[in-house]
Amino acid sequence: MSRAYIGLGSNMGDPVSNLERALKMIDDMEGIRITAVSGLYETEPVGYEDQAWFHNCVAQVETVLAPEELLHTLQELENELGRVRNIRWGPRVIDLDILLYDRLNINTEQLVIPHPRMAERAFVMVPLAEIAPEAEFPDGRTAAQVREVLDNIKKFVCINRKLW
Ligand code: A4P
Ligand code: MG
Repeated sequence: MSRAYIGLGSNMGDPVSNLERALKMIDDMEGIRITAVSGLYETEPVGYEDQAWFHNCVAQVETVLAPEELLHTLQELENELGRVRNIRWGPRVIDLDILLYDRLNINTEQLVIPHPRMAERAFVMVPLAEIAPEAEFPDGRTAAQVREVLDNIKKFVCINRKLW
């Protein structure tokens, strides 16, 4: 059994219900079980700024799926939820990224773990450190340590609503 962290984001349609549906579908999936979910955060778009604010959260899962299998499962789920890929970093119904998978370093054409931009992104690191401050990157840094040095947390709202 492996432990992984999944970053969820949405800024189209009804983002809160998109996140709730995605969480339920992940937990219902054979071979994946959700063990913790962060609070819900409303966050300023990063990368491509001319779009609505995102809703983000992070889920901790236990899984028997190998990293590539987990990726494919999450991609199928994105498609089921109506994800259409057009603008890179652009608006999306749902985005499911594998952030960490045990302490593995993976670097293939399809899959990069840890997720390449996660350490600079408050919308990932704040919810991750909330549920798993001790979660380790392959180099041994903890989520709490990486979050601590982020300086872009200002455009950020934690919404008082339970997703899970
Ligand atoms: N891929 C490689 N590694 C991974 C991984 N660890 N997890 C590949 C998931 N996918 C991974 O992803 C493109 C390709 O990345 C996939 O085919 C997969 O093989 P995608 O989801 O199709 O496209 P994308 O999401 O537009 O690109 P990407 O690179 O995932 O974008 P990001 O970096 O996730 O950025 N601002 C706020 N506030 N909140 C957000 O959630 N999200 C983005 C998306 C930009 N700005 C945001 C947010
Ligand atoms: Mg993505």
